[in-house]
Amino acid sequence: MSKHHGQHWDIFCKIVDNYGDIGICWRLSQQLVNDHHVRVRLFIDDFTTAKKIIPHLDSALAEQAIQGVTVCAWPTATTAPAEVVIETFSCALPDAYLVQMTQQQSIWINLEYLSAESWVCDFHAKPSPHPTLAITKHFYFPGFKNDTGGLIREHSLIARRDAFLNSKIDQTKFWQALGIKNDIEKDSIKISLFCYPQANVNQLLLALSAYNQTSSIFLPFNGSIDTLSNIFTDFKLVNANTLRLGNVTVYLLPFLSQSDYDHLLWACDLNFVRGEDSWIRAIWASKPFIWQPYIQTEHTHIKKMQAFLEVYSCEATDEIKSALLDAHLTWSNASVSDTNHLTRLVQNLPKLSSYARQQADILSALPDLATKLLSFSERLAKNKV
Ligand code: TRH
Repeated sequence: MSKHHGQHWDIFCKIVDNYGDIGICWRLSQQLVNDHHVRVRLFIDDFTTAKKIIPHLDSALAEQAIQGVTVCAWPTATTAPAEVVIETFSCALPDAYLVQMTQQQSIWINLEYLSAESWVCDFHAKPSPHPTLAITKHFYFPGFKNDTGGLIREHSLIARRDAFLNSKIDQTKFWQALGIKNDIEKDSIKISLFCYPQANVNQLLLALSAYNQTSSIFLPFNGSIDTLSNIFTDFKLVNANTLRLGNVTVYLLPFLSQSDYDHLLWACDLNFVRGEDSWIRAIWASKPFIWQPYIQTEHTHIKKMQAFLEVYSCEATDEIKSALLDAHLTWSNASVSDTNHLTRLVQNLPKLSSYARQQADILSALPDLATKLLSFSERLAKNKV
């Protein structure tokens, strides 16, 4: 039995934009419950967006149990703090709650965004005393190196992925459940697409349409089909959810559950992902992927992307290294009009595929974020007495 069995943790999530904040908080909450038997309360400030990731959420209830996690609305009245409190992405804890945490001497950890930049190792686990209260917050940085906080990975994930990849039956069932029966051509390149509006979709479509193999693009999407007409100009509707132009077919999918989104990443030959959580899931999928970082000012996101590729490609041949870098730079910059880079990406898929598998194996041999977070909280608790 885990030594954290029954320990109380509170996780605070403010939804700033999109689904990454809640996506990560929900994943972490569930893993703490399932893999470590911690009792988790998850406080969320925006139930409407959260419902996308937690479909069972009932907006009328201020507190509810969902899959072992107690999900609560952002506290307005006083509530007794847990032994360990995770503030995510510097979301600012409620003042009254913080005062109670101080009285009770709760452990206070701020979970930061993921970055592969080298400064992360220097800031990880550093304390930051509160300016007026007698309590200290500790920064916790996820990362790719041993001296960071690690990457979120449920204990059963890799075995579940491999079972799916080894089972034609499971894969067929997955496609059928999405309403895509047997119409994906056998040797078609399967591509999942989750990106920000600035992505260079045009260059991808040009590269694919000139390629000597058919391709199927899967787009988890929840808007009206009309909004896609700018992107998929000239594509013809085959049916309500399918568009086609030449050898490229686009399948419009609903927004999937987190678990089915994993299945999609596993089932595809190439994944386009974004932000933070889908990026990590693409790594674990062990398939080639292109990551579009969340757009920031002063090209900070491009620096983050380059830092990641330096780490991720460190064992790649020069050919793979440059194929990955050029494709990433083209994808994140819609003003690049050179089809070559994305064509090279597609041509290199077999080599990229073995490299992606190798990197997934190396990274999944490192301890995962939740396990490291628990050891960290334990060290902080020992130092307190
Ligand atoms: O939605 P995002 O763009 O979130 C972003 C990033 O986290 C970014 O770093 C942060 O600053 C910003 O939010 C506030 O991308 P991300 O991180 O990949 O989160 C998407 C979540 O949605 C992830 O948990 C996967 C999930 N998902 C599904 O469950 N079903 C789907 O069909 C798809 C496409 C995604």
